[in-house]
Amino acid sequence: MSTELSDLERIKAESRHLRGTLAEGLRDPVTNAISEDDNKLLKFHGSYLQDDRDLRDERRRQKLEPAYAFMLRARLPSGVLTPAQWLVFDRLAREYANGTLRITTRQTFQWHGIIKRHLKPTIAAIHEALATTIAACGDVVRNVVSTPNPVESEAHAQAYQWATYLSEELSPKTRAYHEIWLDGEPLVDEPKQEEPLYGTTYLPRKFKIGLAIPPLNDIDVFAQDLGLIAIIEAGELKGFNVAVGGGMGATHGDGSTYPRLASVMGFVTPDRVLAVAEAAVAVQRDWGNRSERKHARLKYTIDKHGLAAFKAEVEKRLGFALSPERAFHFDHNGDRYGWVEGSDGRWHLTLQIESGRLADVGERRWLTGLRELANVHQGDFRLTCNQNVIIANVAVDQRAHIDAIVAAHGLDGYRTDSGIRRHAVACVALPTCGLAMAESERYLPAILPKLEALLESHGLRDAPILLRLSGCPNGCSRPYLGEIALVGRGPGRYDLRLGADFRGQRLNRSYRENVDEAAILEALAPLFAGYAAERLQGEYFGDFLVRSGVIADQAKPVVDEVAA
Ligand code: SRM
Ligand code: SF4
Repeated sequence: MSTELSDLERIKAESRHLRGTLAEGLRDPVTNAISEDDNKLLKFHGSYLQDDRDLRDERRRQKLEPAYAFMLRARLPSGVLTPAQWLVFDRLAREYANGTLRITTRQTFQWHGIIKRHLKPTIAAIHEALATTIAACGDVVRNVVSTPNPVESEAHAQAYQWATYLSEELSPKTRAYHEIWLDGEPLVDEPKQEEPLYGTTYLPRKFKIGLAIPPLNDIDVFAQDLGLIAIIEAGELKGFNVAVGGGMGATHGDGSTYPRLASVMGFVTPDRVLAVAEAAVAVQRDWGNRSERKHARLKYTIDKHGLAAFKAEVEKRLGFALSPERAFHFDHNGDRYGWVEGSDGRWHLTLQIESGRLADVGERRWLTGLRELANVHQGDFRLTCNQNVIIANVAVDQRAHIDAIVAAHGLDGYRTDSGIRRHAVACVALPTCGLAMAESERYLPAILPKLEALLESHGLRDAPILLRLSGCPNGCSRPYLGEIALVGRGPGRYDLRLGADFRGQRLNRSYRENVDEAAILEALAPLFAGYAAERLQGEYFGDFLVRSGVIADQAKPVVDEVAA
């Protein structure tokens, strides 16, 4: 195995804390692209250079440069934003991007199709709206996600504040972002302490943190590098169970890469949670694989050294031991649609958005509808890790007005949509994602009606079934946690995976490899028939598949209920 450092390590080390030649490259009028090295650094600033893959062949034939444009991702801790921010983001989508806003599976926004000269004004406008894009991508701690309806109780609000605090504390401290995007003055003295946590080479790979508040696992806490499970007793936030080493990404045909659920390694009180997160990040910084990026995530570090050794190292650096994990229980990892009342009498409306894509298409005018809502809404918005939106903190006398706007723009599908549609998540894939092997977001509207028809024929229209589509095995829709998942292999071909649970605590397994739509439907038909005829009261589809032996349950168990 090579121990030579990957090229990205050189790029980071030479970048002077993420500056590289980005400023110059952005000014270069000869090309719509930037250099390879700068593109790698750009990720740390929240953006990727992409090209429109629908146009790739045609442009090659015409001997033209690919249709380059940038994807930009905001860093929105816990997915919370104000109506004023919404209006800015919406304007940027129409003025500088492709006229759509995309809610991601990590509860933030992406803009696609921004041309080079518009990147800087877009980032500057996001900054003016008091948001940022720093560290939305790159080898750093990403946007910290958390259960997005944290105003249900005082303890929920506190948990949300911890998530936001972690996100801020763990974000990079380099001034490069200000210098490049906001015309901040370069620091005269090249800083020695610009990145106290990250140093000059940052982390070996991305690092994701998420905080879940049981019984909702709506962020998929076991898919995080560092998952925090809030322990609330008698309405009081006692602390967090700490789970490490979750991750989804894999490579077809390479058994040394795999999805893994995070392992719970202890409990920590809130006042120590930042220290624990910093220590876990620091151990991964020092122990993670910097030669082979495929093996650089924390999950591989932990599997290489063992959970006990990793935990011991974290505790050594902390100078104290973690307490034993506390009991917890998750009900499900989906969203709760419709209106929910918070403990303070404010109301929250969750709308279901297909693939999180806010666009005006036919009768469903998501972009316009949400803009209208942002114009009148006095609370805030919360994006969810299932790519949905919550109109949060609504006074009771505002509900009817909000409902009217929702209905007028055709956004009330959540009331009548089938169970599988309400629980479907699809990653972006084509045409913007450079790694996509098959369609995902654009395939969902085609496959859903066929699955619905099949389910309906067995009286299962309302059965809540988690469907996850990804255009490749990187797993951006967290497909390995889908009761049914399609993972792209090639144009029109997918691996069909089955049997995850409804709580994000059991991975699914491969059922058919490299199959087309006809084979997918053919494989599912008898399983739906069996489920309709033989399921137990309240039994979910994935659990049924495991109980009936269709899928062997070899997934690593995740500690669920520990004796209190
Ligand atoms: Fe992802 C890379 C989109 C959540 C695992 N992901 C990409 C890129 C940037 C492609 C690239 O590297 O060139 C995709 C951009 C597509 C586009 O055109 O917009 C992309 N990932 C997304 C989003 C937008 C999917 C979505 O439909 O919502 C999600 C953005 C989240 C955010 O706001 O930060 C997104 N990606 C995820 C998740 C889910 C999660 O974190 O909960 C995962 C699985 C969890 C994990 O990280 O293990 C995920 N994305 C990956 C990987 C595989 C990483 C690995 O360890 O192997 C890649 C590829 C890579 O990093 O090399 C990737
Ligand atoms: Fe792209 Fe693959 Fe992620 Fe889908 S899963 S967005 S195809 S990298």
